[in-house]
Amino acid sequence: MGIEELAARLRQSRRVTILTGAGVSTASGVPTFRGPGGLWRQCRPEDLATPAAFRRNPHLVWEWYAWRRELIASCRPNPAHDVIARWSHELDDCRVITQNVDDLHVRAGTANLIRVHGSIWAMSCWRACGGSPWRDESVPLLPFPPSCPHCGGLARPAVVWFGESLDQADIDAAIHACSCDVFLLVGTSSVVYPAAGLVHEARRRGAFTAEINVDSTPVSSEVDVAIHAPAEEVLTNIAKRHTP
Ligand code: BJW
Ligand code: ZN
Repeated sequence: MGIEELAARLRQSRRVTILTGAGVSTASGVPTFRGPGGLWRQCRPEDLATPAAFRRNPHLVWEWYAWRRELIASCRPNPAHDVIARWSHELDDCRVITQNVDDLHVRAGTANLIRVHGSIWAMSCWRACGGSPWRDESVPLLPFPPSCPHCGGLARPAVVWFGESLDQADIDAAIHACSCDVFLLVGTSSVVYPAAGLVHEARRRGAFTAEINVDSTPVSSEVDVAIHAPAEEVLTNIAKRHTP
């Protein structure tokens, strides 16, 4: 029932914005942060993805990122990434905002992509020496932990940790994308702000809002349609009915 309604809405809409989270990459084999399998060595993401955790134990935090880089390197985009990439090219005005750092949307060829939490394949200087961030796709990481090519100090993953500000240009682009006809949440627990606030902004601006998630989330009761099933199945199903 929800799928029919969402498919019909998408057919009628010109401006579509899709916000994705870790669940869009589950079928690729990338673990989510929360829920089953979301823990790494008994650590919660809130204990590892912070500047304080890195200051306390950079080795431990880098080990977590090295493990994830190795895992993600062997993963490929799944049908959910593929459908989203196709829509990003075929729909009149389609924006994709992702909280994921795995770059699987990039590898699927997504257009108009806004990566609000950075990329696991980029690094920056922990000391902020002034050198630009750089891309590093090496697996395994050698030397370990990696160092800054500009000053020789400790490098850090160029991702956004708790308590850190998102890039202002990304926030502006994401807020701009809230002016749309359909705002679709895919595979996000909708608990991490400011990304979790975007659906409310889209709703305020008159968008039809929908969620695709295997579980219910804090916004399930607030969106117009909540579909509780795997994103890769739902999106493939909608794509079959949807000819832009
Ligand atoms: C499937 C599926 C399938 C599975 N199909 N579905 C307002 C209110 C309260 C708190 C705050 C607030 N504003 C700011 C805060 C503080 C904080 C915050 O939000 N805290 C909350 C946890 C309470 N936010 C921040 O600190 C942010 N910065 C900020 O606001 O700056 C301004 C500021 C500065 C200083 C002080 C105050 C304000 C930064 C947030 C950065 C988050 N970073 C991380 C790590 C990125 C790097 C890395 O990857 O290592 O981003 S944390 C982690 O959570 C990661 C994710 O992008 C993010 C969201 O997680 P996501 O994607 O939703 O994944 P899961 O695992 O939670 O959910 C997966 C979902 O998929 C589940 O629901 C499953 O059911 C589903 N699923 N398989 C469909 N096949
Ligand atoms: Zn440096």
